[in-house]
Amino acid sequence: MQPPDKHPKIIVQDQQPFNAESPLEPLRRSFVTPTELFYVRNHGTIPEVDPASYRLTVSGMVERQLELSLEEIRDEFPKETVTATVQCAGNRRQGLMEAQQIPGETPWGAGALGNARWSGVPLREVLQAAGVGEEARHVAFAGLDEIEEGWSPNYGSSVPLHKGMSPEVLLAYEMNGEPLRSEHGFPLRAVVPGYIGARSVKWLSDITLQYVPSDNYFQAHEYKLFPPYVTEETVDYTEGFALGEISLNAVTCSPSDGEELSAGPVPFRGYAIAGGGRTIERVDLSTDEGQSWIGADLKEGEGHPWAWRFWEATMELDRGKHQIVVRALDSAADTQPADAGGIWNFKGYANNAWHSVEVDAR
Ligand SMILES: Nc1nc2c(c(=O)[nH]1)N[C@H]1C(S)=C(S)[C@@H](COP(=O)(O)O)O[C@H]1N2
Ligand SMILES: [Mo]
Repeated sequence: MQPPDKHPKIIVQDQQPFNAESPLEPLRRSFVTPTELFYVRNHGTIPEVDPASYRLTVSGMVERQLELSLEEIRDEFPKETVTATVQCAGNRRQGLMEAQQIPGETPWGAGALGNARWSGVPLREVLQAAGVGEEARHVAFAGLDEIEEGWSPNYGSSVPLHKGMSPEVLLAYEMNGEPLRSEHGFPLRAVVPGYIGARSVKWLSDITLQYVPSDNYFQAHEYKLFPPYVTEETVDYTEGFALGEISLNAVTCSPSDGEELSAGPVPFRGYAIAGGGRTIERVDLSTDEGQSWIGADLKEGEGHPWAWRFWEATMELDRGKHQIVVRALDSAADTQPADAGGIWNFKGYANNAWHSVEVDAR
């Protein structure tokens, strides 16, 4: 059963823990994703938190430990709003699974992301109120959900202190102008724009300043990237690197893969996203597997450094089947790998190979 306030067309991947992704065509209709369409990624329970007794603690390498009620967080700190896209590191895992099997992981399509208007207090305001210790290098977050997988009783992660002190990182209590809904972390969550969704801890209860990254299972074990020659059998979890900034990506949302349509001019629409605050500079499409390319028009998203960019291109299609691939280029002149085989990794993260749809023009 999906939470009652989700869209009837949301694609449920698992019931318990509840995991669901957005259907692509509705997702592409609105630059700010309606909350009912916004994907949900949970590793454990959805806790019911009583806002009256809720407290956020800030401890570790700080000058003074804080224990803040929701009221204090709302009333005693500035409120900022950031339009930011949150994307799961497992977005497009399905494409990696087609290259080589990945047992036991959720087969996400390309809808495990969404763009929302997040409001709350900048994390750095709270860290400054606590006084950042000289030795501190990482900001660790812990949530209130109960986890069965791994060694940690609850979900947690961390970000480097320099990211935690950046103005776009929020402790958010609102999403799209209303209080966070329970599945999105009510009453308070971290929002770390430009980083994989796993770092945006929901139902946030503890912030710890420390010298080392979090030793929570979801920082130290999960969400690490390993090379294609490492497998479940050979992995040493002390190696690999903990994912931070998301990778450059572009996806066609409509037409959808396998769609039948009329020959002639066909509008293609999709999203593109760059990590770490870099911008999308170009989106290209190809009907001949990358031999030649056509430029798409960049649409909504200009001036929003932490959000995805929408794009659109009209392709002239003759009768018959066509495979259309898309790729983006960012402000670092980085672009995407052609195929998923070379970036396959046994956990199935960060698939940013050229996205393709096949259409049948009649
Ligand atoms: N406490 C907690 N925070 C969490 C998670 C979780 O399972 N528990 N999942 C993380 C992951 S992997 C992602 S991708 C995002 C998803 O955010 P959403 O469900 O609001 O879309 O939340 C992150 N924060
Ligand atoms: Mo995720």
